[in-house]
Amino acid sequence: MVKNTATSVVTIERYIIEQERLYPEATGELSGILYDLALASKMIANKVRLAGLADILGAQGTDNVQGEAQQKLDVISNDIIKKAVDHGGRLCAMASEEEDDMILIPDHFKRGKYCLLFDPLDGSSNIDVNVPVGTIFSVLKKTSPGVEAQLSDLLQPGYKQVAAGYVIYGSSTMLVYTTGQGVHGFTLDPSIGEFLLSHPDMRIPASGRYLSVNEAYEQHWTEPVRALIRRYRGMDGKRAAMNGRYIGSLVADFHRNLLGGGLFAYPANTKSPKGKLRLLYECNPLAFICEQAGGAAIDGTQRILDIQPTELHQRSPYFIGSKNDVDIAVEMLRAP
Ligand code: AHM
Ligand code: MG
Repeated sequence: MVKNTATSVVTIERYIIEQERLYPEATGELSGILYDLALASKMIANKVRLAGLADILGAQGTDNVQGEAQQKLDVISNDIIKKAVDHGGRLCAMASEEEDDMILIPDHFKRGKYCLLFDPLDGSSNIDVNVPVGTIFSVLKKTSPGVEAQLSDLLQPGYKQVAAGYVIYGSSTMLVYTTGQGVHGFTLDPSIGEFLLSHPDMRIPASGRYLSVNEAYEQHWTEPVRALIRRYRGMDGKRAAMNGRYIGSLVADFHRNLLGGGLFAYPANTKSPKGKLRLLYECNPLAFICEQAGGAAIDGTQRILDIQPTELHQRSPYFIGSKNDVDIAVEMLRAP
């Protein structure tokens, strides 16, 4: 008898449908948003892969070989995502790192009950040096009455997220998402153009190996933050030293630490008292994923997902990663 050695191939579409069946009340709208984002990320992956050829095919700010003006990749990615999701009747509003104001769904499309917040291409300054970049997204449910979205629909604390995810455009393209039932990772098979389940039920180790922080800002940190980083580096003898790993591309740094364990920090400093990272479309979605994987995320004094946002592009200090390592930050950054 021939032994069947074929492993089952699970596409992201099949996985999302199977997850949706667990909820008899589900309408399929959230699944639709996730499919659309998977499609958008395949299109962005395609653009990112050709980025190194910009000088040959036409540099940014110049005309390409067809005589069309070239756009920056983060602007292109922003447009790709908006066009992939605006017509499905599932969203009522969006917000993007690339746009100052709330983005409303055009009048000629049906409005839905969800809001999408995203950073279309985080770390895009790294593209010129061939470092991984990423897309980050967060989905919230509209809470205001009526069809028109209000700013308050977007300014909800992170614990209200119904889905969140990121895409890393690295040596392979991966999409990782959660809808609050664990964290699922898919790798793009470019030969068939499908995301395939490669990392089911992702869990972050309880304590980590990697410390990711931009140490060039040390002179601008507060003393408690300096002491905390010294602790992670094993300098006060109270903890084994972690290995320093900082790419400077949030999705790539987070993804490595999710798999290998560790802590990513972007503390407040005297030059940027709120840190750099944006709460709604950088910190919240990764915090939701991290908690779902067994990790934690704080701003230094409180859980990221509990922060009530007041502005679309609000920044927050950020400490995210393995639970035991974040607990050290909770203890050492606690107000005296
Ligand atoms: P961006 O949204 O303008 O791309 O900036 C966000 C990026 C993150 O990917 C990364 O974690 C951080 O900036 C790095 O900042 P720094 O160079 O200050 O360490
Ligand atoms: Mg960003």
